[in-house]
Amino acid sequence: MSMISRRNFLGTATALASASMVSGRVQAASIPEAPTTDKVTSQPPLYPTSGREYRPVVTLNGWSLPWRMNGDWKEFHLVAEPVVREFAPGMKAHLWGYNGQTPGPTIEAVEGDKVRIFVTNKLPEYTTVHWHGMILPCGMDGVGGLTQPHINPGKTFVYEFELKHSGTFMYHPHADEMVQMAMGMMGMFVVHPKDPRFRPVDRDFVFVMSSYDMDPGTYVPKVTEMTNFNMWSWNARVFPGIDPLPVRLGDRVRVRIGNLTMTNHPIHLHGHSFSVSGTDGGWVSENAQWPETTIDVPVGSIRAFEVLADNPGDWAFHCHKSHHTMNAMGHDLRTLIGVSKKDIAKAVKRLAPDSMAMGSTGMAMGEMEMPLPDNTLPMMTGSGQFGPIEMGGMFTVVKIREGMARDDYSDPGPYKFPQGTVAYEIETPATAPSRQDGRPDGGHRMPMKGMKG
Ligand SMILES: [Cu+2]
Repeated sequence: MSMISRRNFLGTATALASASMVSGRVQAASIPEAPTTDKVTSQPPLYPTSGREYRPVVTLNGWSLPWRMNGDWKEFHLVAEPVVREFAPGMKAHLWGYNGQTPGPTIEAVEGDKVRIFVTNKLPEYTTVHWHGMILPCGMDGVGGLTQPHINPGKTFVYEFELKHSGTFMYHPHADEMVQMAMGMMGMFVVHPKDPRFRPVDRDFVFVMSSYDMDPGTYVPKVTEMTNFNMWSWNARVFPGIDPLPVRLGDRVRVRIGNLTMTNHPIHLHGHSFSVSGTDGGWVSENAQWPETTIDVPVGSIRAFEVLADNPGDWAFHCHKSHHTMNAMGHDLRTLIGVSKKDIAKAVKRLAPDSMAMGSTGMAMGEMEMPLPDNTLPMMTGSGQFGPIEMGGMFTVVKIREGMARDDYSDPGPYKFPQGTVAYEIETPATAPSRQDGRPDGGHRMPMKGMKG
């Protein structure tokens, strides 16, 4: 991964010299480098070059954290720090994250690994890291004040534990949580099974959901917001900034989804039935898995599903709460369907020439988008090969294609629909369709008492 720049590099020679020291107490001189990246697109999977074999995940619009072996410890270095994240072209947010990004890089390791994770705090306030879902010694659980002293600005702490079970987990602070999570402090932690024959998949995607409340034209989220968020993100990206999930036809695909927003998200995949195969509590045994097309991911939880990608096409993949597939907007608009605003619109136009009366016939805006202040996104946007998609927030596309290479994650472009397979328009018949009793209102009358038939 050449895009990762190096810093805090202290030399592998020093690191290797201390390799025999596995007592659990490390010296400052042996802190591993902390790779960083500012790329906002999904980075290629990070194949292991040392330690146990596994098939790596692909982090949606993110990356995995490189590590080094030190004796039989796998060493990682997280740096908590302010970052700038682009939600989608046209909108950037000043957030907090790890190693140059929010969410922080995905940490990948293998069941049975001993991990040593260095955490350096470059935030203006103290922090900790909690390893959500992990079975570990209490003193490594990262709850500031309860299980450890806080990591003050400028300080580095070390977490050491053995990975007792495989699955999907998260990391986030347990210190000034409301602020730090609202600012984007989070990441995913994937523990691969020791036995590579356990539920192998061809493609394994992972992301965490986060939400922000940012007024148009501002750069910092309102951290005290409890419910009224307006940016609903997957890995701190919103449609049309979320990468597609490219999949080869016939691949077995796993998607792991964490939720660190303040509400639940029913995540829906079109064109397939999938099996719910895991949570942050572990794997769902095969005979207990159930079929779904929508999986609700509760707050502070993870859901993983597996699907056989046997249906080629461009399949919408999104949160089913329709307000979560929109970007920054006012939610306090009245419903105006059926209300004529002709006169009022004329009056308002004299005062505000850029204004647009909306809602009388629904709110589809098609190609027409209103002028926006700096640093915000249209409420509904994006376009496909047939026209406007009118989405935002938690929406992307699973692109299933025949003939893709096994590990090709490049965007295959829009789906080429076989001729005659797309819904089509016909000339409407000249006469009105016949109704049940021939009446134009469809015959919906209240039956009169005492009358027959
Ligand atoms: Cu949602």
